[in-house]
Amino acid sequence: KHTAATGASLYSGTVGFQTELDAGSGDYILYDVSRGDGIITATYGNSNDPNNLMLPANTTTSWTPADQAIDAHWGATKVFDYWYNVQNRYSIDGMGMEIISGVNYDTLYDNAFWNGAMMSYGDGSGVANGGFSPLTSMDVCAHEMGHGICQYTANLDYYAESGAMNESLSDIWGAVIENWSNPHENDAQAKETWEIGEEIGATPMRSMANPKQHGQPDTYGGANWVNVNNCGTYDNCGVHTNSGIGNHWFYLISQGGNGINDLNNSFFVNAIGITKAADIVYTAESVLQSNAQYADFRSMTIAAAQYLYGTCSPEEESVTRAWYAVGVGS
Ligand code: ASN
Ligand code: ZN
Repeated sequence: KHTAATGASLYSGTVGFQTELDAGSGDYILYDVSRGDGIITATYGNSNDPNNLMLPANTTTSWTPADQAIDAHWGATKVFDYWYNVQNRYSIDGMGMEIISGVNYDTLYDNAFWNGAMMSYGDGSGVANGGFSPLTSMDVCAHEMGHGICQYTANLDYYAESGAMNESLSDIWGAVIENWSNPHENDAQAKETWEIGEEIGATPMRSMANPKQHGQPDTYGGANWVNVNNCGTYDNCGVHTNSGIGNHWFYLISQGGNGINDLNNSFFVNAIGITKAADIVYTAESVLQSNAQYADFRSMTIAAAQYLYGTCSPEEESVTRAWYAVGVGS
């Protein structure tokens, strides 16, 4: 039986979600049958084998103490709702596919990932040990599900420049959905939107506002850029580094900015806001090819801005100026 519940999360306080009363055990499980083909959240019990996934159970509809399974379950709900209510997309594949999350992946595991079919989240090795706390913050959940969205849309090859764009799209959806689930675009917490993983580590993993702060480039071919013509296999040829270009472009169209980039070009970009920026990105992501490069991302987002807001619209101008700011196109 389908029942509303509340639970203590690690990062978002007490949250509401849907559970199912398991007739066999008489316990509630983290299974929401009200969205698409369902949202289900399981635990690996610190194994790394999907065959060991078990369903956490609770005797009441009030889940305590705080647990990462609640973050992952609620996070999947919010991500589903964003795509369905805002972008009119029915789950990750667009056809309502079940969303499966597994927490407590392996031991001391400082990462989370989409494996092509489901999400897995590590517990982290602990902030005190220089690692992370459990990797179930809202932006990480939306990032990992963003890889699922990409798989069913542009399906960008996870290597070199197309891979960096794949990573950037995941960070963009992480920021957009974190902001949508708890809007603070224009208040004192605004910087949190533009930091990735600020809840789980001593320092964020990446900053979309200032990519260089965490070793990423903010200019194509500039400082920190990984040369995609001579880069080998480490991090699939810099996918988590060169994503800084797309990330900073998205930050600039959303929030605006001006300065001088690493190519010594001065730029000025007017803000269009995160909502319009997200619509432009999803329109472009829906039509990009698997082997696309940043130059293609540029043309497709300009075309998307023209389609959504008109030729020579302020939105198109900001998109073009922001690509110039990050060193892509003129
Ligand atoms: N957390 C990483 C990511 O989603 C794991 C990976 O797939 N490389 O980018
Ligand atoms: Zn990623």
